Amino acid sequence: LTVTTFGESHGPAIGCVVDGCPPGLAIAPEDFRADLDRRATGKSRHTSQRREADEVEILSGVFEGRTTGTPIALLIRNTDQRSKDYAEIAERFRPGHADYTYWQKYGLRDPRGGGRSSARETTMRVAAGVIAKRWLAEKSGITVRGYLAALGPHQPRTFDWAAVEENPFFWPDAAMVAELESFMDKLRKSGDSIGARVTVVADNVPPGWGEPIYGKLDGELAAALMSINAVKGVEIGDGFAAVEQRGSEHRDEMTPEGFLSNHAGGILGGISTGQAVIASIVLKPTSSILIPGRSVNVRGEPVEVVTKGRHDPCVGIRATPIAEAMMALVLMDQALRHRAQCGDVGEILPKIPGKTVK
Ligand code: EPS
Repeated sequence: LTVTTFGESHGPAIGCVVDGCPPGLAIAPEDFRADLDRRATGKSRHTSQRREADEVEILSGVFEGRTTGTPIALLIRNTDQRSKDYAEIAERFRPGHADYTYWQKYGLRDPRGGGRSSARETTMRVAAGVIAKRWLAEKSGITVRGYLAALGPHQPRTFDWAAVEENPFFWPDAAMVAELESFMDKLRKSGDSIGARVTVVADNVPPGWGEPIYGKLDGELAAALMSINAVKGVEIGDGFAAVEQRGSEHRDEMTPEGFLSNHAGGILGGISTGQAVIASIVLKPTSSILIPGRSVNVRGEPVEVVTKGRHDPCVGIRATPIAEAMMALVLMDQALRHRAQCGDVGEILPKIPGKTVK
C-alpha cells in the first residue's frame, strides 16, 4: 500500500492517492465524515477556529461504491484559507517552525499559511486512514482507536474508552475534562501553547504481521507516526519507561491461557504477537504563538516574530484521529505484505489469547 498527499493549506485543495487497496471494499464519500470531523478545526474553542467543510470527493479507484483495485484519489477543496500571518512571515522565520528548513532546502518562500508543513495536510492522512480502518475491520475485525494520554502536565487518573469520544480532548477520564478546559482557557489567553501525548491501540491484530529485520512493524509504525507534523517522540508499548525496568519485569510471560502482560506493545522482533499493538507519540507545543520570539529574516537580520493566525494552542488535541490513521495504514500495508509472502492471514500455532493485562 502506498499513500501520498498533495496540496497546500492555503492552496485551492488538498488530496491524496491511496494505491494498492484491494478491490471490492465498499466506500462512499459519507464514510469519511466521522473521522474527518473528529480531526477538524473549529469543533471546540480549544483548537484553531478555521472553518472547513472537509467534503471528500472520490476522483478515482471506486466504481458503484466499491474499490476497483486502481489508485484511489481523494480531494478536499479548501474554502477558508485566509491568514493574518502572510505579511508577518513572508520574510521572517517563525522560531520552532519549518519555515526555516523549507527555505534552506528549497530556496523559495510560500508564505500562504504553513503550506505543506501545515497540519492541514493531516486531513488527507485521516481520509486515507478511513480506507485502511475499513479494510482491517472487514478482513480481520481489527479496531484502531486512540486517546490523549497527556495534555501538558495533566495525565488521566482513571481510564474509560467510553469517555474518549465524549469530550473535545479525546480524554479517557471524564471527571478531569473541566480541569483541562480551564487549563486550556488560561493557556490560550496567555498566547502560549503546550505539548501532548497520544496513545493508539489496535485490537485483534493477528500474530505474524511485520518483517523480521527490514520493514519491522514497529520500525514502520515509528516512521509513519514520526512523519505526523509536530511529533517529536514515538514509543512502542512501554517505550522509554523500559529504561528503568528489569528484564524480569519487561518480558511478557506466556501461558496457555495467554500473555501475562503487554510491555512489548504487541510486537516482538518486528512481528505482531497477537496482542494489542500499542504506540504513543509526543507532540511538541505549537510553534506559531502570540508571544513574541526572536528570529532572523531571509537576509539573516535579527527580527521579532508574533503569529496572529488561527493556530491551535495544543496540536495534540486534534492528533488522536491522525495517529489512528497512520497506524491503520501501516497495519494494512503489513497485512498485504504478509499475505503476499505467507498466504492469507492465518495462525500456525493455536493462538495464545491476546489479552492485555495492564
Ligand atoms: C495550521 C494553521 C492554521 C490551522 C491549520 C493548521 O491554519 P490557518 O492559519 O489557515 O487557520 O487552522 O489547521 C487546519 C486548517 C486543519 O485543517 O488542520 C498550521 O500551521 O499547522
